[in-house]
Amino acid sequence: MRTVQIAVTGMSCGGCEERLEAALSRVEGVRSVSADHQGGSVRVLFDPLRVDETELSGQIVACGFEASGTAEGT
Ligand SMILES: [Cu+2]
Repeated sequence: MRTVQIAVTGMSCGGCEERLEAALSRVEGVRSVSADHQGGSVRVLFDPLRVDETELSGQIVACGFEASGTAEGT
């Protein structure tokens, strides 16, 4: 399992957080998701053998937000 923090632009309220969390949770290999619209980021715990950051970023963009970078989480 691996955790990343992805910078997300465009979330403006708790509804955005929920929408993004729901979308990422549906991705195969994602274990848990926590979005923060105030901090402008989402933290994702996932199985690196089944999904990667590129796919996660693609999902974020598909939700209408912008994914602008990832950092290794703890
Ligand atoms: Cu919103």
